[in-house]
Amino acid sequence: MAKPRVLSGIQPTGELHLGNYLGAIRNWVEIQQQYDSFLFMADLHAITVPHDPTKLAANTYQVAAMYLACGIDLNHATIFVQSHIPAHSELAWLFSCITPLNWLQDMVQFKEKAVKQGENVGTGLLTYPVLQAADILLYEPDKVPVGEDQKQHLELTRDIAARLNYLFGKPESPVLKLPEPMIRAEGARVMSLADGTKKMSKSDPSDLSRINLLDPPDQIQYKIKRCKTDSIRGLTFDDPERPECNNLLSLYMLLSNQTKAAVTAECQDMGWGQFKPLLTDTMIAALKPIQDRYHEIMAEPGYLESVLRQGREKAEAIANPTLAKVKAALGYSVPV
Ligand code: AQP
Repeated sequence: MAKPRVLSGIQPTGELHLGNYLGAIRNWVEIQQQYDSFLFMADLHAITVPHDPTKLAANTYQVAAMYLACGIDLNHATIFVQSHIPAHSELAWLFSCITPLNWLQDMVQFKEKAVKQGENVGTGLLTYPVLQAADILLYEPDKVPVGEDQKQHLELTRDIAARLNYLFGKPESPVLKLPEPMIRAEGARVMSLADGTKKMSKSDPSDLSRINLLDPPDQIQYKIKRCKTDSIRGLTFDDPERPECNNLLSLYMLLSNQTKAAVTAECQDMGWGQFKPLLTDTMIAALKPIQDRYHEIMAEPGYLESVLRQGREKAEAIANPTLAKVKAALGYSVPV
């Protein structure tokens, strides 16, 4: 029997960090044996915010190499570049014509990011969730692993599919399959090293706010030494008054693969002077094999190119028939 399919992606908007790893890639690795995984680099989404064209292609390759370095196994997963598959853009256009404008204006992420961009906000930022719906629905996945922040966009994806099925399908033979969200009970939300209430992010102007997966040991040591803490002795999880403490303890727990109870017992009487070197060493040790593997992959560009070529072929074999199905339902002629 075919394995159920999952689909997920990351935007190549900069260096990947611990948030991307613990919140996304590591989970993909954990579930990959049970699913047929389609993992892509969302380079079309990457230009919804101002971007540097001289870096886009290199960043896209680096994210692909990082997926592999973190343990994505090509026996279970297909890795591809979003812009290599024209069906994504084409389906997004078709969807945008059946998506009411007010559905998009209600998206929380649009409202938040639009404020940051002021008057220069691009149309792409508003229509981004329509492209995301196309990304997902093209592959007819059973499940879509998403963080809490993306739940609203997945609901929109389901709404767009349901609307298209209602307008152009028959109840007994829907055009598109509705995917289910896969939200982990205990989601890792990694917070900024400079502010425990803000998410760690590639676009934060301060590099000291995040640990990049490729940071060398001395950089990690420096960033942990400088990161925000508090002056309370003893370390505890889940104290709303101590968001930085919760974040750093959670990082230690996740990177040392221990339970919360074990970390609580180990760290409850520690001060920062004792805990920070422990966290630093754990982080360096956890990232070393990923970094070594990454550099091996990047030293062999032919290999990565062949992975992405095969990925494109496998992805297109699924995406193109879905697009054809939607176009037929909308009444388009087939080119002769
Ligand atoms: N801090 C985080 N904690 C947990 N998960 C996170 N993810 C990102 N940051 C954290 C997860 O990584 C995946 C891909 O994210 P993305 O690059 O497509 O977009 P993002 O969520 O907007 O990531 P960034 O780093 O914050 O990028 P910028 O700054 O470019 O917007 C998603 O699964 C996300 O949940």
